Amino acid sequence: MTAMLCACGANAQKEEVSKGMEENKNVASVESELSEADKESFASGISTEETKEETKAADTAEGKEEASEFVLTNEIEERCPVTVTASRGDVTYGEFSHDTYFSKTCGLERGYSILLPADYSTDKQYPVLYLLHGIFGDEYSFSGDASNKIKEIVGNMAADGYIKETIVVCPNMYASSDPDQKPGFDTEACLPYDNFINDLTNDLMPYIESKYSVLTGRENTYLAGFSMGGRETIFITLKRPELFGYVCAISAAPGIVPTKDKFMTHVGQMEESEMKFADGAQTPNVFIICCGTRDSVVGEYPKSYHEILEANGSEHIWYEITGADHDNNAIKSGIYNLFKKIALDNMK
Ligand code: FER
Repeated sequence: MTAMLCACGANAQKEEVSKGMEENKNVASVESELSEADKESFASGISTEETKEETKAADTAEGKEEASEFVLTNEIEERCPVTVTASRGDVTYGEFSHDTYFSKTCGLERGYSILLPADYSTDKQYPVLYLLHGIFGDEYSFSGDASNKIKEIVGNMAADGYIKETIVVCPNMYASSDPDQKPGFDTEACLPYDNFINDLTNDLMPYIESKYSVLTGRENTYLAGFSMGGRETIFITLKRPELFGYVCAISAAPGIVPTKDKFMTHVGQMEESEMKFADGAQTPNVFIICCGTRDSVVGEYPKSYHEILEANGSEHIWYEITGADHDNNAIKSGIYNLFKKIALDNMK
């Protein structure tokens, strides 16, 4: 941990920030200490470049070397195989582009990034993954970070025929009607994230389905998110389980149920007793919740979501990624396992 934090200025600053929080500094002062680099690491994960050495050491010590080969089984794998994230000469990958849509929810034109398959054609129809960023992020958080390997994972698995060519939509999850409102660690500043369910289901999804050549319906509509995006992924899935057949919440942030962590007091989106699928609801075919064992930002919160859902009888898959922090190792793992489950179901 220390090695990683010292390896880069932004992360060293983060160490200071968390020290400050342990000393019970007030939240406003913590937030003002967050640099733009810190905010970026919340949005799309702590850079794994700095963590490589340390993670490798942890992996080796705990016998968790990355598998090099992809084998289609029903097993969850903690690490995405290196062959699945590799940039291959025989595969042409899609590229992210950016566009806007009008959100009735926010009364604003809002941006999104979209990864279309390289040979996207209106002669074909594609499933869609909606992929939600972390706090302080925006629609560029995933598209601007090549080390999450989204393009490669989707491109390689499709090129090898395991999954259909898939469109990935990365929205801006901060659904505020005030263009000047900014996210932060307080209730008011987090409300636009909780409002994203309305923007997604009433504005963005209908827009994507009308503008692009997509396969609709829950079997072809996937939802995944990291951290704050993981929290909203769980929230949206519980509220609208009929819309998404395949779901993965990676390193989900606190605040679905009331709690207090080192960043803020969360009033909660629901009570623990309400954190479940409605009786008789059509639930996702696959609902994964996962987190790194060394997550320095959300800690044990994802595990607590698993425990609450389990106690409330709501079906899901829970697993941990040994040695991963709040980082792209967790993101790659979650996305990979989601597509692996989709690949298996495709064969049925
Ligand atoms: C919190 C802890 C973590 C929180 C949000 C996060 C809103 C999100 C982190 C991320 O998105 O990376 O208490 O409160």
